[in-house]
Amino acid sequence: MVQPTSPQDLILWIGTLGMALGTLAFIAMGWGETDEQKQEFYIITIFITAIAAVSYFSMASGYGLIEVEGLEIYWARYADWLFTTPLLLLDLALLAGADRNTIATLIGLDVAMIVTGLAGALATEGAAYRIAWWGISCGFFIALLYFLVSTLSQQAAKQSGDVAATFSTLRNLVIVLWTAYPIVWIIGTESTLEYVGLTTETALFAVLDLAAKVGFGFILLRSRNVLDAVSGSAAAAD
Ligand code: RET
Repeated sequence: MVQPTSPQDLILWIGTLGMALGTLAFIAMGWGETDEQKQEFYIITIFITAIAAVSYFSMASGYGLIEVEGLEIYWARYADWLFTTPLLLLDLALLAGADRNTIATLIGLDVAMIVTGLAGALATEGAAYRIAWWGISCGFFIALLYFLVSTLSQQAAKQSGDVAATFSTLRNLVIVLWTAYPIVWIIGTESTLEYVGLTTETALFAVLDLAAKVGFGFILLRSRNVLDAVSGSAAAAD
């Protein structure tokens, strides 16, 4: 059992606070918004950080942690990512004005990536199988990246200049930050390779999670012009 004062618990409490503050900030930013299309971005983004705050709370308090084959596994990460990564992609897809098939493909690949990653974290058949699951999950991730840079980017290019520019910034942020997750996983404790210990791994995931959720949310929601332009083009298409 992890002691309540362990360094990773402190990091997880900071993560909880960061996600909670991000949630409050996004609620404040969206307060009084009456345009339904714009409300959609606020609702999605508020849920992303709210879910993460709960997940971090569960990990910090020890509930989100189990022992698998002598390894300490934070299962709550995967519960968080299972819901929040599709929501992040939905934000990006709405910004791009993506069609339903593209959205479904992105979310399908994403869910497959997280579920197979979870299988790797829980596998008890030995390190080779854990790493094999990681490889399968990476396969889904590479397909996801392909759709982000091809189909979704082509659809975003049809949007107005401001929207297309914010889309590019967020898409690049996603590509860079999300790519770090499988790297942290494989060099960390889940793979059993353990080039970095649990405390370092917890800190790396916390920084990535805060940037990928709170940082992403601020970039998306800070520009009223961009949200105006998206809701304007959606209204024109109706
Ligand atoms: C795992 C391990 C198996 C291989 C791959 C992974 C990818 C995870 C990703 C997670 C993204 C999380 C985000 C959270 C938001 O805060 C499951 C680590 C490919 C890409 C963006």
